[in-house]
Amino acid sequence: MRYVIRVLLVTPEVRRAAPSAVERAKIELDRALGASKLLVGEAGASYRADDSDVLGPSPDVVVLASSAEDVQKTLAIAERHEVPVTPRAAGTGRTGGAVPAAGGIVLATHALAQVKDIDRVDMLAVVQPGVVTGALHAMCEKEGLFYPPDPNSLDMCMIGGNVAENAGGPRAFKYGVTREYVLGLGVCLMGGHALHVGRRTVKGVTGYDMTALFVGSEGTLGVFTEVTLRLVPKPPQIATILALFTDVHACGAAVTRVLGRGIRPRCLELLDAKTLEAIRGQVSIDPRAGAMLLCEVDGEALEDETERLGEALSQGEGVVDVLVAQDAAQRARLWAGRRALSTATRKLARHKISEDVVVPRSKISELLRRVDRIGEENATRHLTYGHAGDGNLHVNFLWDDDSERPKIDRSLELLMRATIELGGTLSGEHGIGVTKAEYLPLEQSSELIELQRSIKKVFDPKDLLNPGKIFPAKGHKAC
Ligand code: LAC
Ligand code: ZN
Repeated sequence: MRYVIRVLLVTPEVRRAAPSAVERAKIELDRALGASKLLVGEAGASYRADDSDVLGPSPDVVVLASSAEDVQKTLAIAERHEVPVTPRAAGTGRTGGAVPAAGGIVLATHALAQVKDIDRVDMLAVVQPGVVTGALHAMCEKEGLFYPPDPNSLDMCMIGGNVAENAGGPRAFKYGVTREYVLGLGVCLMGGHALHVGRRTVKGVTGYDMTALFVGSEGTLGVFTEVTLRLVPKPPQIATILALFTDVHACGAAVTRVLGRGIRPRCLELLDAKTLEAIRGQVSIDPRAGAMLLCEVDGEALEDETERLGEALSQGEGVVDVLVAQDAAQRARLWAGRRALSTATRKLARHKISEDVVVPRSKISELLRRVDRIGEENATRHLTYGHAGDGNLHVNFLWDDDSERPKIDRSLELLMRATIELGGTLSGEHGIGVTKAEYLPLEQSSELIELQRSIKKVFDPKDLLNPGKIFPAKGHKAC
């Protein structure tokens, strides 16, 4: 059983729909889609949450869309009656993006789950938003093709959500995040206007790059009904290397050595001592190890690259061991351990907040030092793991007693400030959502935030589509 304690979301700025408007919208939805596609009351209660620690109000109605037309009709009815809509695919997001901050309608797209085309010549896939990412991986790989983005929740998460959040994952180090693979989108705007943006070709510079604007827009600009994804050839071979260090600082120095020598593995995942403790039962790890790097290399010159990587990892202070996985079963065990981290570390305390900061790669060691200092000065507990190759670290704060929350908030803010000071950014892959909206002004100027709010108004003048996300409440302390 997962052990998650959620905080009730309070966003005074987010306007709820008038009860009479909700009732009228429900009657129209029932008429347009049929009662079998609607959930009301308790039946829709699980749609209050995603995989963050926030809980929204109960949605007034959940629409289980199964076609682009259902999406279109829902957005038309919602705008007519001014009822807010929160789009949702699998609901595995980490920042409250799929949490219905304003109640209203949750528009669930998980049943739009067709893979319409996998084209070996054009090297692309055309899919609906409810296709599970891991299932798409398997289908592409059967055809000798490869869809690189691999968010940790790949067995559950869906392409629609991955595009909305611009999801990453371990392989982003070599291959880039979801944005690099989205060629085109079928999008439905608030009010029910259907659009196609982008193209099926790899090259193309016609007009503004609207596709890029929709990717990572966190469900605030439109609802995806179709996604055209670029694919690459499936790498012929893979090697997995495990490097153990005495502590996280020796591990950080090894990352710098690898990058400094121009070696680009496809994954370079860091786990600190406390994270290792959480998975020791699952993966056998040398007791001397206080940090670990899980690295993966693919491509043609595999042996040569593996050797160079092994050398770079070993030739430094604090190296305990460098091992190469001997077979597919060993590889699978290591990755199962890595993928279980979020759940395993959740068991270490009653509460956990997982952050997603990114710093320039050259600043990883400095960030790790600063995080330790923040923990010492505020007497807060943390652990760190993540995509070290990208400088994208999941700093997790842990606490048991509710009275510790103010201290945790202070540490969180200091982490955000340190990240920005080091030239970094607040989110590498989870988005801003509701959980990080209050920190946005630390990174972006008020002019830039206002410009983005104006763009949002062009798409959704009444602020009905996923309200309360990304942008901080006016008058917030950081504004
Ligand atoms: C991971 C998620 C938290 O990398 O992004 O495990
Ligand atoms: Zn991650």
